[in-house]
Amino acid sequence: MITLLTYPPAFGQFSGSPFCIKAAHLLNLSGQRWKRENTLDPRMMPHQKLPVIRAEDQLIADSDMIRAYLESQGARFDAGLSDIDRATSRAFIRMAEEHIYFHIVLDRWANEDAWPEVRETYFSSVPRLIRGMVANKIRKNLLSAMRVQGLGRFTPEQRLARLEPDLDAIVARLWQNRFLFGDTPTAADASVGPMLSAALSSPGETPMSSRIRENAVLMGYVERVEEMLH
Ligand SMILES: N[C@@H](CCC(=O)N[C@@H](CS)C(=O)NCC(=O)O)C(=O)O
Repeated sequence: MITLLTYPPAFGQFSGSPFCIKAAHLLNLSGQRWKRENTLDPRMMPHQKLPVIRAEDQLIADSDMIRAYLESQGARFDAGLSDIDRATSRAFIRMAEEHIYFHIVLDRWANEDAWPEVRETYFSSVPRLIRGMVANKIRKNLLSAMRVQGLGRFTPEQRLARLEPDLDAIVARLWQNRFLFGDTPTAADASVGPMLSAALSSPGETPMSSRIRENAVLMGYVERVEEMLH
């Protein structure tokens, strides 16, 4: 049986990491039998990140590589999609994982109101005496990485303006469909759904979470994708 090494449940979600939630969706959609193993410490993992799966005695890091492994075992996440839809799906996945994701990172790590809850959730395994120091050091490194990435230099208003066309693109695909590419979930839903859920579940209200919450199409979609894990 496959083991999903994942960050534990957090903020009411399957995991604090949308990539771990994505991996859980892919595993479910693949039809493979799997179980979860929680850890808060990815340092021994191949990329020092999660998710990772353990399958046939190998560790497979990175949700895209997990997808490729599952496909090598027969999974067809995008069965029935045209080549054009597959191309669009790829772009939606990249938009969610390489853009929307970084807004979630900033909403959690750069937001002073959210930080105490984020710190206590992510660093609960660090002894209380040194927790603040360890967490602050990692936070400082992460926020400078976000300045290098670029979004860390944006004001909250500029961030929302950058994000809105992405959300509009998702809504446009959902007017006619229950999922991004029709009535059944595909690989794109495994990426986009968890990013929206993670955005909504971050502690405190943020411009991004309010913008998603006020859109009935997005909220209905988030609910449908979340139900797939129950
Ligand atoms: N490209 C990776 C991204 C995974 C990722 O960014 N995981 C984050 C949590 S959301 C992580 O483990 N970060 C730990 C760290 O950077 O130290 C994937 O698709 O799996």
